[in-house]
Amino acid sequence: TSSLLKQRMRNGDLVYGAFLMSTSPMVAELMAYTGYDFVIIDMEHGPGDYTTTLSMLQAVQGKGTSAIVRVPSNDEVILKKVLDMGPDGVLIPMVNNAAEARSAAAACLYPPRGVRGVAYPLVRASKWGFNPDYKDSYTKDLLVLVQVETSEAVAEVSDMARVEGIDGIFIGPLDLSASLGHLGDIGHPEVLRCMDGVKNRTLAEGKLIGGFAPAGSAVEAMMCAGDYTLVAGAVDMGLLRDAAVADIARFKFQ
Ligand code: 3PY
Repeated sequence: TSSLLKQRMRNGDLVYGAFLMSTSPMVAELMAYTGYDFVIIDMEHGPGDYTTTLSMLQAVQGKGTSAIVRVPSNDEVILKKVLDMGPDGVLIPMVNNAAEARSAAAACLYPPRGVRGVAYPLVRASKWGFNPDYKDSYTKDLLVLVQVETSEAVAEVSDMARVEGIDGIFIGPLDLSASLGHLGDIGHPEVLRCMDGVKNRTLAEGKLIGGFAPAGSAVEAMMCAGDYTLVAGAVDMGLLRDAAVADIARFKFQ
């Protein structure tokens, strides 16, 4: 459950999960059964929309697995709609400085701390009003992560991590490699050096650090070496692609 994921991270446990880009509630349900600690339902890349995201949340959380939604952009209207659907956390891409981090945090908080629109008596997040504690306890249960994936954000990460309401920083190595002029080369020494700096400066502010670690990469080795508390290492479509390629290879020899 949500508080469990945030609590486990706060205790320093490494939690491991996968991105879901398929937009399929059935795939989401299958992935929840496999034993991932969490999934990230992706609305940034791929065709996922509010309706597919809602169905996937129901499928995943119905199995007791935590579900984070990656919104398509740092936008208070999008965050309001997604938060009302009751994810265990939100992942906000392309946040580049403290002002943008403050805006992300404010979008996740009701007044007076923030600007989130109020409909909690009648949304999924409060169990349709059957969770009377929702308005007092929603921040305890909700994980708010912002992505550092540009050179600007690398330079600003201490100020971003310090923002109240931001629980942690999530490194996007693919976009970071592009921003540093090494498109797609996530093992480039400059990318790894920047990632290490982001990790250290985030931890120095007492915040959580996570990121995307494709299997077998130098990024994966770095994230498994310690300090990271949240790693997403797989993508549903990638797992299917790789399994299909391996399957075909069994019978095609020429
Ligand atoms: C990146 O690597 O840029 C990501 O955002 C992870 O999906």
